[in-house]
Amino acid sequence: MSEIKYDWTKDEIIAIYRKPMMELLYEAASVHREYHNPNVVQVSTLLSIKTGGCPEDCGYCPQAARYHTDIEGNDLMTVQHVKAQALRAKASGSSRVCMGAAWRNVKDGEEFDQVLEMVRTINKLDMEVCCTLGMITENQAKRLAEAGLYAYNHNLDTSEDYYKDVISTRAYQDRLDTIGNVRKTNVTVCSGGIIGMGEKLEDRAGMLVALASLNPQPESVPINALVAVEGTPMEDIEPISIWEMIRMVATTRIVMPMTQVRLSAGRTQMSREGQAMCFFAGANSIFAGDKLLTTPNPDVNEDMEMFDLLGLIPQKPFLKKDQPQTVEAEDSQFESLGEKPKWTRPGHSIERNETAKSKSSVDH
Ligand code: SAM
Ligand code: DTB
Ligand code: SF4
Repeated sequence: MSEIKYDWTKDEIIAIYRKPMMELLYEAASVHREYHNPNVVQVSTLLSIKTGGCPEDCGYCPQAARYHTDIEGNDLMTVQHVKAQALRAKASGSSRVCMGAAWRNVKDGEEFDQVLEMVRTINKLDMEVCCTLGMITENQAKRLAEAGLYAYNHNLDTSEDYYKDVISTRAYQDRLDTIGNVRKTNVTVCSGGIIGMGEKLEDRAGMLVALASLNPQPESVPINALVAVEGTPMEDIEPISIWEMIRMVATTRIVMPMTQVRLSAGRTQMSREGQAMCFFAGANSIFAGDKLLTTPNPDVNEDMEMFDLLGLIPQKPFLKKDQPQTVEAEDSQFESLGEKPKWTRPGHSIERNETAKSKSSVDH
């Protein structure tokens, strides 16, 4: 196997992205075969355990309270509800459950304790457990690890440059620090981003440089196509073409050969042929279930039909890394520190975010 390269430059990545399509596909598919079985695709089910009402201003996100989109917010789910949903996901072929919360960061206290119990419960069902809860401290990462968390998702979303045009309430460095905190445990890192937010090719390449230079590189990299939701600052952005998704997946595969590249949000807009090209180009994971966090996703039966058609096999849990041990709450080595970390609030003004915010207060 060729060696992993951590010092990719933006120019090198742009040159790969721009290769003639047939060469790009051939190269990506060759790298893919070196490191992975091309017929195996991981199936992960998303579960929004706390929806809406988020204080952040992420320009793409329907869950930001300030934009008043049509989504129905709710309180933190019960452990029993989560268990029932995880069992359903397992029965339909998923090996991983990813629990998402519309939080800026994790706060120590009852709600976090409840999330830890969810992690223990799902790990005991012999499924990989992933959480995406916003920024976390080292102590919080260690407590999640001890409960049996397999992966933590925290996206860089785009390049550091373009990030400033998307979000004003948090800083890129805080995202990197959270990933660093996860790396202090044996929890695997899932970090990727979104394309089609009006960014340049340089920004896509910049994001890949940031991800590929992490050592070790993230074990999983979700590539989302923007789902433009009414009421958000990005509501009017036109969807990207499938060719951009294929190029992005192929480039990600080449620069991060070991990672699981996840074909994430935006699959409802993609044909089966388009998705097949993404799998050929190195995508080896999808989110299944008719809902992502708040927006639609293809029906799981249709996905399984697509798998049959393409001869794809769902990946078994813990194929890449052993199942973590769950330590019960009463045996925990770590205390809740009641920390109040000062994550950064840059607070600069982003015109389209401000416009969307003022529009929503007029409309509602
Ligand atoms: N609140 C936590 C955070 O932001 O880290 C976790 C949940 S957040 C919804 C997880 C990820 O979903 C974001 O980082 C972003 O990449 C993705 N996402 C959110 N809205 C999206 C949209 N409209 N289209 C595509 N991806 C989206
Ligand atoms: C990721 O990169 N994509 C998922 C997951 N990680 C948490 C979320 C996609 C959300 C799409 C918009 C929504 O459904 O609210
Ligand atoms: Fe909140 Fe996460 Fe949405 Fe940003 S992406 S508004 S932090 S839920």
